[in-house]
Amino acid sequence: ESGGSESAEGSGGDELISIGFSQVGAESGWRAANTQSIQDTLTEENGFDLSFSDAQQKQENQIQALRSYIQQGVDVLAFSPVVETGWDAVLEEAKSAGIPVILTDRAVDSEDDTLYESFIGSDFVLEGEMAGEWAVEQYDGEGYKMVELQGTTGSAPAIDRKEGFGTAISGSDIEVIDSQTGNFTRTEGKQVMEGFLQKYDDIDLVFAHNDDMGLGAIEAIEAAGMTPGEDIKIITIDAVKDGMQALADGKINYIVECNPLLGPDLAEIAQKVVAGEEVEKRIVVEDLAFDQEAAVEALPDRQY
Ligand code: GYE
Repeated sequence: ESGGSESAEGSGGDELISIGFSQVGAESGWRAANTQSIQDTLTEENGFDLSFSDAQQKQENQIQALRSYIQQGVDVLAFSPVVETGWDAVLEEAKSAGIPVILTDRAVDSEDDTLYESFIGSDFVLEGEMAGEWAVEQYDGEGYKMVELQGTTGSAPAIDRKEGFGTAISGSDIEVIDSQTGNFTRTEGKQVMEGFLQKYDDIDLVFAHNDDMGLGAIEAIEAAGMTPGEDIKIITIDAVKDGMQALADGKINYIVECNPLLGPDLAEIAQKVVAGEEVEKRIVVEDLAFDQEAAVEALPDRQY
């Protein structure tokens, strides 16, 4: 076996597992918590030599990072693919080099599931459904007009959350009057919401694919002289601290959780893969959901 660790310090014993991780970016509170979980878990103490890079939400940067890790001959590659398509070539390269790949958080849409060992992350369709079901429970029959703030175009969570929510509200009288991407960021969420507020004067409900865009929408709604959570209801996904605070404050109405703490699962799967053990192809992370009351209760103990 070749190992990849070149640190010359007399590490008297076990060899570290070298792992190259290509992160999507730093677009949201969720992403910050996810990065921290990975960096806190894949430490030398735990037997890892982690190389980490931030792709700034650009697929070409991710591909470049993966190629350079392949060249370095890391033991394991891991990444959270910014979009679903376009990974086959680089995954084939990893396979030819004999380097196992673990997907975290977001899926690739490749037909060939031998291109990766395992995919760890939430069920985004289910998250969208949970959000949509609550919307129907609360608001069906009121003729609500809804706008949607979509995540990054072509990303698994944007595609799946849109689909799940759409399915859940399909039998109701909630009408989606517009839907645009806010790229999972607060700034773009705010900009897109400003545009919606200029275009429509009858918005009742916002579904934002993450908390950050919902928080941006809150700023836009307040700037337009309305009260978020009352004049315009808001449903989001993630349940990071800032989102939960806004929910507890009554500015958001409902949040479906998406757990970003994937470091421990990634560490375990990476160890197994390197040891040649069988791993599960799909590890689904369980998510909760919170209304305003539940947020007040949960907030003090939130880890992220
Ligand atoms: O919901 C959003 C982040 O891929 C699940 O990406 C993740 C999403 C998360 O930017 O806040």
